[in-house]
Order: sequence, then C-alpha cells, then structure tokens
Amino acid sequence: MLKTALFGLAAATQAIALATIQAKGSKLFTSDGNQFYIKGIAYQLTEDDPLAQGDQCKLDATLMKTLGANSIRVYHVDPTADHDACMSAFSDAGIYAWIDVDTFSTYILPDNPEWNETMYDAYASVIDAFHNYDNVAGFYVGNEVLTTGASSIAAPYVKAAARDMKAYRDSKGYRSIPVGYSAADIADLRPNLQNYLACGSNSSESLDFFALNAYEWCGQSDFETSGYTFLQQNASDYNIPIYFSETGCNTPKPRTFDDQAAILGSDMADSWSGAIIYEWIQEANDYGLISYGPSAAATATNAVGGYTRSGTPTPISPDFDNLSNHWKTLTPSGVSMSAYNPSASAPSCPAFTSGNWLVSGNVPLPTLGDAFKASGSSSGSSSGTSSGTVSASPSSSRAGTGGSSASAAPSSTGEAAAATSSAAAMRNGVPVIAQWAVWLGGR
Ligand SMILES: *[C@@H]1O[C@H](CO)[C@@H](O)[C@H](O)[C@H]1NC(C)=O
Ligand SMILES: *[C@@H]1O[C@H](CO)[C@@H](O)[C@H](O)[C@H]1NC(C)=O
Ligand SMILES: *[C@@H]1O[C@H](CO)[C@@H](O)[C@H](O)[C@H]1NC(C)=O
Ligand SMILES: CC(=O)N[C@H]1CO[C@H](CO)[C@@H](O)[C@@H]1O
Repeated sequence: MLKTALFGLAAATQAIALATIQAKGSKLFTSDGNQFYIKGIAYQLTEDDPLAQGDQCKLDATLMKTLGANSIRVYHVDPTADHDACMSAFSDAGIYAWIDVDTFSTYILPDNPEWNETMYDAYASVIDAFHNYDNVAGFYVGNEVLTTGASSIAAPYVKAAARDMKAYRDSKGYRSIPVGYSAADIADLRPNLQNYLACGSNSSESLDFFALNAYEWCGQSDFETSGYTFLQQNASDYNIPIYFSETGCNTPKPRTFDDQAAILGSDMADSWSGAIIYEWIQEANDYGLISYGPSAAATATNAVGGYTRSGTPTPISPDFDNLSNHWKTLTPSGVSMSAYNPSASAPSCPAFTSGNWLVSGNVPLPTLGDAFKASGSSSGSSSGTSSGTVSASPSSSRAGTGGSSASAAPSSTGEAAAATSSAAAMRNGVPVIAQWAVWLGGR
C-alpha cells in the first residue's frame, strides 16, 4: 500500500496534469469549467506513429506552444508503442491530442462498409493505450469515409463504431473522452451526414462531436464569400460540439488563415469549437507550417518522399507567423460549464433521398456479428423515414471489394487527400439500393 501511494505521488509530481476535455451540449469544456476552443495542428510526420518519438515531440511541442496551439490531431498511432514521453511533452506545452483510432487496414470502407471484430479490437486498443493521458481530448472513429451519395450507406457503420467505442470506454470505467468523426466537406452530403451522426433520441447511439475538414476559405475571402455562412447556418441549432478537424486552404499563397477570425470570433464561436490547421510538416502537398530542413535525397535516412521528417522544426514564412498572429488575438471566452444549459435537441434523422442519402431515417445500426439486415427502412422510431426499400445480397456486397474511393485514400503522411476530396464528385449518379452489408460472421 505504502509503495503504491509513494509511486502515485511521484508520478503526480512529474507533470502538472492538464484539465481534461469533455463535451456538454454543443460545446467543449475543460474539467475546471471553462469552455474550450481548439487551436490545433495536424501532426503526422510519416505514416508511422508520431507520438512514439519523445525527443522529436519535445522539439515540436515547444515550437507549437510558441505558435499558440493547444491541440494536435494525429491520424495514425501504434497502440503497442510507448507514448509517455510524447504525451507529457505535449501536456507540458498545454497541448491536447485528438486521435484517429482507425488505421490503413482497419478503416471503414465507403463502398463495402462493415463493422467487425477486427476493427472493434483495433479501435479499442488505441483507446486502451491513450485513455490514461489527461491531455487526450477525443477520438475519431473515421476520417472522410463518406465522399459521395453512394457511400452514405457507410454512415450507419460510422455510427455503430462510435456507439461501440463509447460503450467500450464506459464499460472500462475510462473518463468520458469524446468520440466523434471527421467528415469530408461535400456540399450535398454534409448537412445530412452531420445531422445523421447526431440524430435519434438515444445519445448512446450518436456521436459525441462532429468535425469537418473544410477548405472553402481561400486567400482574400470573407465569411459570406467563403461559404462559411452556410456552414454556420447548418451548425447554429446543432446539439453536439462541431469544429474544423482540418482547415487552411493553401492557394493562393501566402496563407493568411483569416478564417480563424470568423471561426474563433463573433461569426461562429457561439456554434463552433475552433479549428485544426492542416498541417505541421512541409511535404509535397505544400501545407506545412514548418520544415525540418531542405529537400532531401530520397536515400536520406530521415526523409520520405524528398522531405526531411525529423529534426529541428523551422517556421515557414509568412504562414507560421500569420497563423500565430491570428491566434494571439482570438481568445473567445464562451460560457462557463455551470452557466450553460444546453437547449438544442437532436436533429431529425435525414430521409432517404435517391442518389444523395441512401439511409432511411433512424435505421437500426449494425451490430458486431450481425446477420445481414435486408432492410434499411424497417425502423419504427424515425419520423422522417421514407422509401429505402431494399433487397440485396450481403455476400455479393462483400465479394470483390474494389478498394476505397480515391479521395478517402490516405496520402503519404496518412491523411486523406483532403483538399482534393472537397472537389470530389458529389454523387455518382447511379441509383444504389439502400442496404446494409453487415459482416456475416459471428463473434
Ligand atoms: C473486418 O473488416 C476489415 C475491413 O473491411 C477486413 O480487412 C477484415 O478482414 C474484417 N475482419 C473480419 C474478421 O471479417
Ligand atoms: C440506447 O442505445 C444503447 C446502445 O445501443 C442501448 O444499449 C440502450 O438500450 C438504448 N436505450 C434505449 C432507451 O433504447
Ligand atoms: C444547411 O444550410 C443550407 C444553407 O442555408 C440550407 O439550404 C439547408 O437547408 C441546411 N440544411 C440542413 C440540413 O440544415
Ligand atoms: C494576419 C497576418 O499576419 N497576415 C500577414 C500574412 O503575411 C503577409 C505577407 O507577409 C502579410 O502581408 C499579412 O499581413
């Protein structure tokens, strides 16, 4: 007993823990009762786990603190690695981590979605590995899975994954770390998906937050011209937190990040919880805020794709300072957790719309090991259901999986090709029967 107590004391004095993040209504709060606004950076140096290299994290966290960041987003982690050094480096810098729990081999496929035990175990292992760090802010069960109307059949799988990870978290007695999803910004799809992931009367089955990868605001623009007014209209009555999980259009240069003033200012800060800028490292896609040195030979040991991927980070000018200057002046105070009484109710589940939204209202979600459900229209609990009539063969939907759509395919550092996905086809024009392709195996 004594040993345990002393050990606990030693651990506690090692680092001053950050107040933890939680969701209440449509807002994020720290455990000391203040509303939390994300000023984040996408952080993925290679396809490998960037939170396993303590010395590198220290260098990066120190500079991110100078930049004014309070969050990172990490797309791929290795749950078996040791993350202590990195997580405490970021914690010391006042920086929280938003972590994707899926990987290249376990993400939900847009066209042949399933939710199975392999995926469940993989996602759960990431939550196991990270739940104990005070500066873990949230988990994503997917990134840009849906990019077309046809792929909306994958939405119930995203929701099922979130339902099960929330239940897993709670069953293990972990704190209520928010579980959400990071969506591609597809104009025709976004409002339906955003509402679908929050809809229904059972909050155990909806997401804790919704996040959007949006590159609508480019160069000299403003709240109206950029299209952000529409994002705001669709968010104003939303019942769960919403924020930008990626933003930062890079054409034309230089990047001004003027959208930060809208997101963290009077236009949007009542409804949105901040933004994550894509991305930290400079690489071929030219979104970097820092560089680790000049272009490197393909053979260099710490280079991938011609870019050095470790070392001392050097700010890219004027982008780094432009962002920093904005963040310095943008400190919305929001409301205190105790003074905030959420009033918005869950949106209604979108109705089936041929070619655009192929899920009929509040359909029963797939479960692990569920037998094929022949109907997407059998829900009794939704108001907005219509015709998602269905007949399909589950086995054929699993056979010949053709790989995922290009826009959901991760790029070199593991992120979806976000900027191009925004330009992806809105729908494929082919009528698709609403159906579930639920994994047929048992647990
Ligand atoms: C689960 O789904 C993933 C992705 O579709 C697949 O790679 C894996 O083989 C499936 N596992 C099982 C047990 O069916
Ligand atoms: C809410 O959803 C959870 C998870 O699916 C389920 O266990 C629970 O029974 C549901 N509650 C109600 C009231 O339907
Ligand atoms: C989203 O906003 C647009 C533009 O204001 C509006 O036309 C649309 O009806 C909204 N959709 C939802 C689902 O709120
Ligand atoms: C907000 C901000 O700092 N904007 C600056 C970004 O960089 C350009 C080019 O140096 C400046 O002209 C802007 O004032």
